[in-house]
Amino acid sequence: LHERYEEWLVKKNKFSLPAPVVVAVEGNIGSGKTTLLNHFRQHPDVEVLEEPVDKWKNVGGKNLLELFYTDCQRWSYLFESYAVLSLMKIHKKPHVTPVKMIERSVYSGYFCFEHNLCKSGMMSKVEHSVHNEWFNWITKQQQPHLDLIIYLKTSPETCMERIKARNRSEEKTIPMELLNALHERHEEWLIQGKFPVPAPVMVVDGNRDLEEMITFYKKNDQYILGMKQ
Ligand code: TTP
Ligand code: MG
Repeated sequence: LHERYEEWLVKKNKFSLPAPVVVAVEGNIGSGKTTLLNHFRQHPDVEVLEEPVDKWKNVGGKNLLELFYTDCQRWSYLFESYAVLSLMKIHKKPHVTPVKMIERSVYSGYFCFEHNLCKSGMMSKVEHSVHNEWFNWITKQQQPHLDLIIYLKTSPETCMERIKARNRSEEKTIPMELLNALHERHEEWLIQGKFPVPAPVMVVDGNRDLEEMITFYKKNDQYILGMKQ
């Protein structure tokens, strides 16, 4: 274990400090999750675990992300099932610091992406039924715990600009409709309470430019790390 973490555990027991914290960063594709995580990566009490996009690009030598965007109907079930597996591994990774920050969670994979694929007819009813059983079972068995959700609420137009600027080759075909739809799914889940929300939600305006976002993160780091309410 990380030395600081051990030190912190001793202090925690002595002064009954709160248990280690897991913070998930949620928001649309291109909403700024990685930028937020990169900022907190330097914090000594934080371990940042990014979404396994690189793993999705190389599954036994195949680029599953590319397959998914090339023929969504054919590959969406496999992609979502692999997303559950790789995100669950991140949830279950033992703490090495007082705060573990993760990009997305198994919940947004399901309540936002999976539901959107069903709604748009990209996943069949029977695929959804199997995925639903799989998701319910694994979340009940493994209890992927979150203490706080940071919701980066960014307009779909801004997300599109950022996706274009970063130029991930697999994402070249992402249409505005997909970003609008995923924005709706995040709002339904995190604001309107259409699906279970596993932790308190802090909504952060993600539309500001990089410098302003960093200033905001510096000013509010104790809240974002779940150390203050
Ligand atoms: P995001 O999880 O939105 O990550 P990002 O790095 O694009 O976001 P940010 O710019 O805010 O850091 O999506 C990564 C890619 O994976 C994206 O192309 C969408 C896709 N994806 C799915 O198709 N289904 C899923 O269930 C998940 C979790 C991602
Ligand atoms: Mg990212």
